[in-house]
Amino acid sequence: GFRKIHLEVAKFGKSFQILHCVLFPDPCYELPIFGVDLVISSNNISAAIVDLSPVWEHMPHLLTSQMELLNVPKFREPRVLPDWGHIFSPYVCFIRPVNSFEEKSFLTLVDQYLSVLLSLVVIVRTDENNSLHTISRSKYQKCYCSNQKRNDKTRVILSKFFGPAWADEYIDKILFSC
Ligand code: BLA
Repeated sequence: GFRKIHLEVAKFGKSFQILHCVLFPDPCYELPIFGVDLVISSNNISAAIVDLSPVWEHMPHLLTSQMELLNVPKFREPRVLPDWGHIFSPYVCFIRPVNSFEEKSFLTLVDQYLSVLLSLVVIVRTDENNSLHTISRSKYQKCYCSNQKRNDKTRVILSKFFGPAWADEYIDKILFSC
């Protein structure tokens, strides 16, 4: 049910690491986009985000009901999403974990999001290539990708290490190609 699965650990110098993972569904399948980003500098996670992002106006009931049942811990430092963050679902978790307990809790939460996704994958409805549902989900994926490309923090760090032309191409053609 996926058109692209990207799992990357990026290491910049000695103290900066990023775990980036996105599962982009094949738009014929009624599945959300799974995304995780963990940004680590000097051994501390500064940003941890996980979501099952929407590719529809009305979230399928099966997904909403499962998301409502998730056991989401109270993290001490929630972070505010940037403008382009409207692509994420109401269930997005964006935090800075303050200690190793919170780091572990965040990873457990990521597991829960993946379990929800897996439960959908086994019963997912599919539509034809040219169906209006498929076309609409495809548009939402394009919107997700074009908004992710607005994340200047990704561009800045990649440019610093690999130069701006390489960074732009990597973001456009590898990270968020659509
Ligand atoms: C933030 N992303 C960041 C930050 C950096 C990167 C340096 C700033 C960290 C901070 O504010 O503490 C860099 N992220 C990268 C790089 C890659 C990467 C270089 O994935 C890839 C090699 N970003 C994603 C995905 C999501 C995402 C899939 O790639 C969400 C599922 C989210 N990253 C995201 C958000 C921010 C962020 C929301 C905060 C942006 C802000 O505060 O302006």
